Amino acid sequence: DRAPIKRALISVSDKTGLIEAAQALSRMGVELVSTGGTRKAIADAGLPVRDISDLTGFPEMMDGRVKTLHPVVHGGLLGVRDAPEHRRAMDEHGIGGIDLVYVNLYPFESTIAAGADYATAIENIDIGGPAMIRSAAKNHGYVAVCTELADLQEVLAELNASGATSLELRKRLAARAYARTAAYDAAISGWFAKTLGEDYPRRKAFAGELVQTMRYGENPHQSAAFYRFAAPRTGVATATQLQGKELSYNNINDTDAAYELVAEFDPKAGPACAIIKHANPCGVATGKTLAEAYERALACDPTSAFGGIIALNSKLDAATAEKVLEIFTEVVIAPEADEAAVALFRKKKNVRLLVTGGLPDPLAAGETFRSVAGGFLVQARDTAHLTAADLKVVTKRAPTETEIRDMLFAFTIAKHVKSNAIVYAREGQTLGIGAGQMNRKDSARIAALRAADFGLDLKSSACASEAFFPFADGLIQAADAGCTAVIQPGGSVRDEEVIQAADERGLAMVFTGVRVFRH
Ligand code: 93A
Repeated sequence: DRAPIKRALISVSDKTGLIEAAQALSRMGVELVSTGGTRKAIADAGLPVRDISDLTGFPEMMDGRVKTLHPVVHGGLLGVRDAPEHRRAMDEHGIGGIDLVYVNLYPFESTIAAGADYATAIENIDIGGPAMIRSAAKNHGYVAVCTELADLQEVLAELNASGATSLELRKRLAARAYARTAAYDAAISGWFAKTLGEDYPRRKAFAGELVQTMRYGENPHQSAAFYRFAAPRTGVATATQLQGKELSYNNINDTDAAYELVAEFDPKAGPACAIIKHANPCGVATGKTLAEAYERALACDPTSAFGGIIALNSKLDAATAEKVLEIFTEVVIAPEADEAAVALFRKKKNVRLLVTGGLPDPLAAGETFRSVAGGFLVQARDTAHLTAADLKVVTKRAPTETEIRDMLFAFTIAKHVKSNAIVYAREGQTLGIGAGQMNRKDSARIAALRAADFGLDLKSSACASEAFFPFADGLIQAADAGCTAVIQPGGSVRDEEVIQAADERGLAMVFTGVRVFRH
């Protein structure tokens, strides 16, 4: 099961650590064969290396599109060394075995992430590299395949110890190799879908680049990792962490929820802040200043905000930083942070501070995922975004301008609250949020209870429900709590009953025609 290495084929775009690795192989008497740029780099370091063209008898051609796609290369990788017929073919055609492959691919992922044009992206699709990786991985019975420097270092360690590689290592390398080519192809397929404007994920492969492996997942007995797509949308996956401990699984999940929510509020319309606890908002507000937006968000539920996640839609300043640091917070995320704010945060080293350079685009196409036993569900992300023109008044009384603004604000937040969601709001501030109940009436009741707990008056507030009221009871609950305007999708068989209950209480109610479940 142990395979010695006589000849290695090295063809790498990322040449980091290449020379040291080539030196180590050379010292062990391994013959090195390489493609143009790689060969030059190795030769320039004074090491013996053969050009792949020596083996194939062909020059690299067509802008390098064809350099290793040749039977001498693939026969050398795929030939089963102890199969007589394979041996005979190798001898007859002068095909020498290749025992080690070290290939990293044209940087397609980073090329598209940098916003390259169409032609550049296409030219960065590696064909020969994945072909060699796949050939070598299939023939792992004899060949060791490395797609990262760390893989090669493992091979070198075994060679140093025993002069050969173990089958066990070669199998592990093969598994990694196919993961790499699968991720590469998924990145290409995803890029194509994006350029075609196909936001609905039918027949699409998904793969991400590993960002971080975590000590644990949602609970300490679960393992976990964080992956990022090849051309990621702005958000938690693209954030730079300025300080604080490593992000945990729950931190990332909650930070995402917080940032996606606050990004619904265009900073051009003014500062906004969302505080999230366990993926649900416990306070959201706008303000004349960012500090005021934070204070108003906090006022909604200061108890739950403890140990929460804070997302801001504009540059974190010192005044806001000072307020935020008064209570314990896990994560703060913002597009930017000014120097004075960063300096204040330095005094509370454990608080994680993230910046992203820009806000997530709430209207951007993309997918959301959820696991089910044995598989996963994919759907287009919820880009529903309503304006006053989308609202249909269904009650005798029409809402006032102020009520319309409050209703739209409340409904935008309801979209980010786990169903069943009820949100009371007034003047750009949430007053009570009822989340994740199994019936709507309970959500309405809990939202009102919270408001009462924190001394917030629901008089003249707007109430948003992310899905229709199936019965009048939830609406009556909300009216009794003091709200005067209700926004909901409509569409229940009992709509008439619900409208009548609203009319009897002098409420203004609008239908959105759009449901924003979040389960
Ligand atoms: O254009 S390719 O798809 N055609 C090939 O035959 C081929 N062989 C190796 N790209 C090919 N490669 C890639 O070239 C490797 O995967 C590697 O990323 C790169 C190394 O080129 P150089 O040695 O010239 O820097």
